[in-house]
Amino acid sequence: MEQTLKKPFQRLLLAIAIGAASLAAQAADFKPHIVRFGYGLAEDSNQGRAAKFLAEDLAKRTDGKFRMKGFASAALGSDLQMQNALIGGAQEMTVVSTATLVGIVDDFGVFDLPFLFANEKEADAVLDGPVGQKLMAKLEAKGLVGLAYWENGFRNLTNSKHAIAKMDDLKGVKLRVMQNPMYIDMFNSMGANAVPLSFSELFTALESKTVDGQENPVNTIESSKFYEVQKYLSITRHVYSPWIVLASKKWWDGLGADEKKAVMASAVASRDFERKDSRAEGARALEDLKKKGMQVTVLNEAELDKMRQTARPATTKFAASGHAELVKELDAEVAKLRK
Ligand code: TK8
Repeated sequence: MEQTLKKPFQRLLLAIAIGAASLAAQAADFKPHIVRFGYGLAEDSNQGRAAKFLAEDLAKRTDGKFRMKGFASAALGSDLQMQNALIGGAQEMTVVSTATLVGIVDDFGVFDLPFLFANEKEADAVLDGPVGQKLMAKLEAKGLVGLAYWENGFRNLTNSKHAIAKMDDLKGVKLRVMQNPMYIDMFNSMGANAVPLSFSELFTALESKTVDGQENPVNTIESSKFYEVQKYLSITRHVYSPWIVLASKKWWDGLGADEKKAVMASAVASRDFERKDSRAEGARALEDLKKKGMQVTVLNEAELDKMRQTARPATTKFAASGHAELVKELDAEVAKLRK
């Protein structure tokens, strides 16, 4: 550098620039933290890739002070167990399906309304907009801090009994659903026998034929190897399922302002990464499921409409249980987006 910058004035400018840069770096105050980040899917999944991104991004933003360790495949527990661990302060962070949060903030059930969103764009706008943010804010009083919504995705049906091409084919099918009343009502109303179970127990339940089927986005069906124990896939897209990145409020409250800002910024960056990755991966996952031998049925509009009508009382019931305003607000937002 001495050689390339001959003139003293240029040297002075450079010195000032370097000084200012290192001052900015020093200004942010990061203490060493170990962050346990638990999640339910395999390491080799959209969830696992985003967890890795999050860990790397957070390390970059905090000069390596925040060391996030990912725990895949529910190694730290199911969605519900991890939520409780965060509330108790025994775990720092997690990502779970919003559907599994309804025991803590029942308003989250609004995202489980059948056939609510037509596409990912609508989901992003609502989740990142006032409704999504308002619901996140409600978590704080319960000991959780909502940071960002990731995409789980549009859910589809699989089972080991027979192809499901119409709603009536669901009759008598023992279908694992998330621990959430909307899902139980929805599938029971369609004739299935809904069995609530945590995701961490699902593969074994399918393998042992304790249940016949389940419903999840194609990415998850592939990364969880459900094709090994499920023959039939039906494309229904009955619910758009969000994931939510959560922090323990007990842990969060002990962070400094710069630290909170960095964690939040990394969560948002991971959201953008995860959505892009999940969407790119979806089409490939479907092709792979076919290659792995799954028989794929796409439900036609008439049958989807039948499902929509049949599931309607579940929506009415949710609205009637103290959520009428929220459902109205959400419907209005979606209507605005469709204009
Ligand atoms: C992973 C779950 C999963 C969800 C489910 O922990 O339970 O079916 O779709 O993504 O949250």
